[in-house]
Amino acid sequence: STTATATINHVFRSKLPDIPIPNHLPLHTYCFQNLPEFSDRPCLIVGSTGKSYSFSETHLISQKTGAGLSNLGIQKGDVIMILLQNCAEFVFAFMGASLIGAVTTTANPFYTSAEIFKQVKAANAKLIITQSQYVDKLREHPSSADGADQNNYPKLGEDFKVVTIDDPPENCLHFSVLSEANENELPDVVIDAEDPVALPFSSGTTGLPKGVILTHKSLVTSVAQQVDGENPNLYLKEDDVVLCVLPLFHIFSLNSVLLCSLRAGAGVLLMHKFEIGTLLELIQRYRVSVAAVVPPLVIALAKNPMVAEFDLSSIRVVLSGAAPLGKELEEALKSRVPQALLGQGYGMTEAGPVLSMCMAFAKEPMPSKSGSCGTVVRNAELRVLDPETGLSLGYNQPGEICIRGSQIMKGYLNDAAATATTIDTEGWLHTGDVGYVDDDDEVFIVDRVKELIKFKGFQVPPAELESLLISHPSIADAAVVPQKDDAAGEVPVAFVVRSDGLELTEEAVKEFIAKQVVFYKRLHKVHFVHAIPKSASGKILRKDLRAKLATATPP
Ligand code: 4UV
Repeated sequence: STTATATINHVFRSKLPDIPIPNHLPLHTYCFQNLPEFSDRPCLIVGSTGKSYSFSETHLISQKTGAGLSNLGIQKGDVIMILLQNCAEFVFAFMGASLIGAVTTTANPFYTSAEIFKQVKAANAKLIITQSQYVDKLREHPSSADGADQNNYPKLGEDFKVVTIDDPPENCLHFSVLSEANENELPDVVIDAEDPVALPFSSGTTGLPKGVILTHKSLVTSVAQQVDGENPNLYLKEDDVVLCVLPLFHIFSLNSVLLCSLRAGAGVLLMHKFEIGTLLELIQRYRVSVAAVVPPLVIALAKNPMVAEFDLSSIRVVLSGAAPLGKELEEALKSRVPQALLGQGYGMTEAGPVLSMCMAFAKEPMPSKSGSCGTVVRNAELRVLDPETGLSLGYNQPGEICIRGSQIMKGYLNDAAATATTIDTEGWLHTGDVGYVDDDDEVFIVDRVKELIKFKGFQVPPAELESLLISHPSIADAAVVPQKDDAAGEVPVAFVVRSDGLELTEEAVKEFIAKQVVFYKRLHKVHFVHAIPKSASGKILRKDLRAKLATATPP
């Protein structure tokens, strides 16, 4: 075995050979390419109703939805927003949009009106697909403390159309307008591999959420890196049932659950929300064989006493990602599902998203260690950069993880500066994650140098909370940093400088934020301070604040 020598300019590769990847194809063509082999097998199973759609039905309804979108005026290059929990319509809309060369931006239906409108505006979404219960948020324009011009907001009916999957409220259309359109009216569009298909939002290494341009080529490459080849890294079979409880609006579920399953012919069990009893019941009933999870779900599976009452023997793979999974937790889950392979994938929206995947999930499995995030995917290059010198490091030396390959994003939407700081001139995407590669080529993540906070795998961008805090008339300055938390992994806490006296209370600050953001961005603690530590260039010294939290026991 190798020792910790500084191998200058070392590039880490997969242990699997590169394969030909048909990334000249549009995403839908690629995903449905093998459909004739399994056209009558179940593709989508809706957990709440038991309704299932075969692969050929899924393909047909996606085509109809594409035609329906086109009938509503959506053209190649236009953006639609999917604001839905997991459901079959999510899939039809995403694939339908792809079929006509349109782009899907996905958002959390629990977002506040303000959060939704920021994304609708930034993405210039022309149509929103949602549920009737969320439509009110699309009508009320977010009230802004700074008196921003209400006329600046896009308006329902004028600037964007709304389609609901249930009874449509006033001025909205029902999803059947899309799903029951004539597939023969699907427009003939020429799609280039470099055209965008998905536009998830991510704050990346710094700043506010930004649109991440994922092209047909990016996603085809990423899916192929996982499930294609003689010896696929993530082996999915036609008789697999893949659990889809993680939200499809996040790239992990969209890519590694939905798109990978479509390509490989595995069935997808859709759950619109996480509830442990229902989850266990559905795993047992549908004999779920592959479960994509995040660490908080691992906690539930490892610790909830209800687990013992259900038959989970069908599970052969548990893939955890989106946040660090502790060794102890991994061991605890192993005792609950001893027959299953347990491992991690490491992804980042901007990276297309998968950087590394557990090698024990391969068709011809290779051993993997507890705590590892897997090995870099095939057809890609990974480097570990020394943060001081910028040189790439060899085995066992921690530094910033960088990735290069056809799967990474094209760039951020309308933000050349942020793109340039994330993807360097040689095409390397800088993750802001600190990690190392061990002697067996396994990736271990040890820290994060970027601002991002992850609450149960959800992104909490500190810059977003800081800008809200600073908009408060009694706040002079603010900084938001992560604090370790057993249940959520990390929670956001704020350091706040009051501008006038001592009137402003912690509760008032928490409340001020809570009403403007989705639940997982809420502040868990507010520390009042006299000044925010900053570098000479004015950057918040987040490390100092994090250290302060780690040492001082907060009151
Ligand atoms: O941009 P994002 O929200 O993206 C993700 C995507 C995760 C995955 C994981 C497995 C897959 O198969 C897949 O398709 C997608 O989370 O957040 C990116 C940041 O989350 C942290 C890390 O800081 C990333 O830069 N993160 C993601 N996966 C892991 C992780 C992991 N396994 N261990 C530790 N941190």
